[in-house]
Amino acid sequence: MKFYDCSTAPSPRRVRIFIAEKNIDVETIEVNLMKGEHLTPEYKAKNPNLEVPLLELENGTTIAQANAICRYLEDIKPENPLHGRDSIESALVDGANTKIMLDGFMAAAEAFRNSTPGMKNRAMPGPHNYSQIPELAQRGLLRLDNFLAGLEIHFESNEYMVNDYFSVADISALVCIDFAKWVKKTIPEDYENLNRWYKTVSTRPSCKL
Ligand SMILES: N[C@@H](CCC(=O)N[C@@H](CS)C(=O)NCC(=O)O)C(=O)O
Repeated sequence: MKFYDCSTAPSPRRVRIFIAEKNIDVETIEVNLMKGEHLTPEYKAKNPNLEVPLLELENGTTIAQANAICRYLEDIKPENPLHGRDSIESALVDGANTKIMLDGFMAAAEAFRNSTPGMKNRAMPGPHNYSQIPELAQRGLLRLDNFLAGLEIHFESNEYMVNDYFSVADISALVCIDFAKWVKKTIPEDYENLNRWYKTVSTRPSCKL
């Protein structure tokens, strides 16, 4: 298997941490987004969405989308489950993960991509060019404030995103919080519960990747 990664980008980091947690052997290929290596005809043939992460299997199948890649990896290596230990937990993890992506990750992406000068015509990833909408950047920042406030409330009475164990939802939340720093949004100091969780998960060896 080949994992198309970009060491500086948040979406492939979710997969990188997942791979490390599961201790799966994959060949990693670095795709330098800054140099536009994802826009080449060779990469487009593998992923018409022009995004990382991407997983290429031995039989040539290519799997795009971080969530789909993590699901596949969980299926081929179920030990140390990260998508839930039973059906109910699996549904709870899926729900939490989706919410993080919609409320946190998309908000950070909105804020970053609509305000960064180098992304003037690249306000969305993918094959189409979209111009920036400054109001979306402002709304993204506001949504991030609410996202962090919601997590602080969640961790008042929860050890992890779901139940008492580290799941793929914790990976997504951690990566999202680190992504938010790109637009200068950090966890407020007085958010004791969120800071406690963040410290716990970010000291895992996988999360240092
Ligand atoms: N929904 C996709 C999002 C992937 C994505 O946004 N990747 C970014 C890097 S974090 C990318 O490839 N950007 C290329 C670009 O900006 O042109 C996933 O979860 O895999």
